[in-house]
Amino acid sequence: TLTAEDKALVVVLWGKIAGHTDALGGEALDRLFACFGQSRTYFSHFDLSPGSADVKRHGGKVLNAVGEAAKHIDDLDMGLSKLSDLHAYNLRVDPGNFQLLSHCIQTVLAAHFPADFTPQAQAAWDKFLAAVSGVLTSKYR
Ligand code: HNI
Repeated sequence: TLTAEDKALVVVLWGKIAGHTDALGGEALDRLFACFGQSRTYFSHFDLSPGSADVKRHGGKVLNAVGEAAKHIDDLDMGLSKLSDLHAYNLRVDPGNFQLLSHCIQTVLAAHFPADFTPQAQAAWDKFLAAVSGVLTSKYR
């Protein structure tokens, strides 16, 4: 579980991400699609070339949802309930992909915010993204 310190580290770094969600989210997806090709299958209707408008727009949606989760960090189930239904019932994304995306988001944070993304901050973000992923995959059966 996230300690009070973890939560503070998540919220502080979210503040730096907030104005750049399309760029940073798009970069996380570019890394996901480049490194873990199986993830591309869910986006056959997108232009998946690096930095494409589709990728940036979708990356922005994903990171904004992560930001909403950061605002509801004490009640993730509530904050992510609708997205949880969408990913489990409609999209049926293989749960393994959530770990891969979490990894790519962390890589982007390390690259853009090296001073903030200390080992302790990474540990906090890793727990936070695992918790978000846990909610988004909780309704699978
Ligand atoms: Ni995900 C749609 C958030 C992980 C595949 N996803 C969304 C939307 C949000 C979102 C927000 C847009 C909802 C809407 O339009 O109402 N996704 C998140 C978050 C995570 C995540 C916060 C994890 C941190 N999604 C993943 C993963 C995959 C994934 C790991 C597959 C590799 N998501 C999708 C697909 C869509 C989607 C596919 C629909 C895209 C579209 O527009 O057609």
